[in-house]
Amino acid sequence: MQLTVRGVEVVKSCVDEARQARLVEVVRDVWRQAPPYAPETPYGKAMSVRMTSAGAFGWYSDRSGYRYVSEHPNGAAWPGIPEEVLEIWREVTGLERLPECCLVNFYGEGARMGMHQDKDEADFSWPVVSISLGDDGLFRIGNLTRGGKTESVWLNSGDVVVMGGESRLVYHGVDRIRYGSSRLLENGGRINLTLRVVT
Ligand code: MD3
Ligand code: FE
Repeated sequence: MQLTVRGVEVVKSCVDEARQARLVEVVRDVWRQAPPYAPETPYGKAMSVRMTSAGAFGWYSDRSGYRYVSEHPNGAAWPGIPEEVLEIWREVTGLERLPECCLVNFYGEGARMGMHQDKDEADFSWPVVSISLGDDGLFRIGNLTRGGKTESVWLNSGDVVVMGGESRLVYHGVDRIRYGSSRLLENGGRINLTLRVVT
């Protein structure tokens, strides 16, 4: 099933349960090689979402600002983007070009992400793809400038979101998760994989 909210394509139940379980395994492998951390915002506040990355570039934030970096804060190269994740990118975009960053977000109980634009990439003509795993997340979609009316949609485990064209630069965020709503992750929480072409 597919719906479009302000140009953002939401493919409900895109990933079946067997594949979701496989994706959780590959995420655990990424976490072993690149442990999740709570990035610090440029304002000096720790984010409630724990993050890490796979790919040539990882998304990073600290008091110097938001940027892509080639190494985990521990100095190691980021692990490669798992093939299972790249397959979903190919399926939903049909592109030859592959993403260079797979941001792995983990939302524990009470975690949220404020409204923002994804604009640290060089070329906004490439789409952004997001894969939701685990607990439901209330995703809010706004406008090309901050403020104004917004629309919200619950993202459930296995849903895939594609932001391309006009929607690529819309403000968006995650207001809250329904902690414990899914049984995919033993200890609850929500994983979101965000795939982006960076250069
Ligand atoms: C880009 N993550 O990491 S999915 C992010 O669920 C982020 O963890 C959220 O926003 C999450 O930057 C949302 C990715 C997403 C969703 C909608 C978008 C990226 C988008 C709409 C326009 C541009
Ligand atoms: Fe974002």
